[in-house]
Amino acid sequence: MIYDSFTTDTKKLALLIDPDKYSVDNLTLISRLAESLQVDYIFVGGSILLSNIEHTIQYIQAYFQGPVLLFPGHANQVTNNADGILFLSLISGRNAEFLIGNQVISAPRIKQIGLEVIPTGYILIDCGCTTSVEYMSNTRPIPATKSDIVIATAMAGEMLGLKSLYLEGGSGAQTTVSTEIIEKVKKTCSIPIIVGGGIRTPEKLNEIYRSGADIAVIGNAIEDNQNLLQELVAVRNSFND
Ligand code: 1GP
Repeated sequence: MIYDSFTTDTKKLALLIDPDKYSVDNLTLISRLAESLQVDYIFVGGSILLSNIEHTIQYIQAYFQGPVLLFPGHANQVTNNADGILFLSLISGRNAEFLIGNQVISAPRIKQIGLEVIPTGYILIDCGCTTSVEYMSNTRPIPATKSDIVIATAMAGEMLGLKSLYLEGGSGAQTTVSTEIIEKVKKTCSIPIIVGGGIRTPEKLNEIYRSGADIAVIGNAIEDNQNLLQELVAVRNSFND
């Protein structure tokens, strides 16, 4: 089970691939690199998705042997060649379509395919700009200063039986989720914590891990500069030595 690796006492690094942002050549390069550096997971998903997600996963799997997990922006992003799915409920929002609607639409297909499901409470926190997820989901992020609301949301997610929490600043966020918020969620909840959005430097990644994130997700920064991946992996490794 992929989920078992979520619960280990080590820090994990996930690379987020938005199929629309990578050419086939770039996919090959990044998948090879991710394999050679032993990136823990590749998450695949996006807000719009013009590209064929199944083909994207095929290209990744030609070189990357680790788990490829769907990180769907919508119910139509479920494919049968992934290794599992982050089954997200946008619990910071109050839009029923993203709390339960898309899940109802996609559940029968996920069951039919037999994908491993990782039920994940997706918590969007304001990080300085209007992000695609905020706009596309038509939900408001929790203000960064309202850590008590973030904690209560995380607690509710855990009490509902969700198996991980994704603290999300949004792709391309100007600032990351604060260390204060990550620390407080870590103290309050015992399920694995994924943190993503706006992580662009080794120093920031180090801070995110130190605050208690189990899995850090990097998207934009690697789209812009694949060479950064090696430095980010080195930070992860420094926690696991
Ligand atoms: C977005 O958390 C991910 O859902 C990654 O964000 O693209 O800003 O790294 P970035």
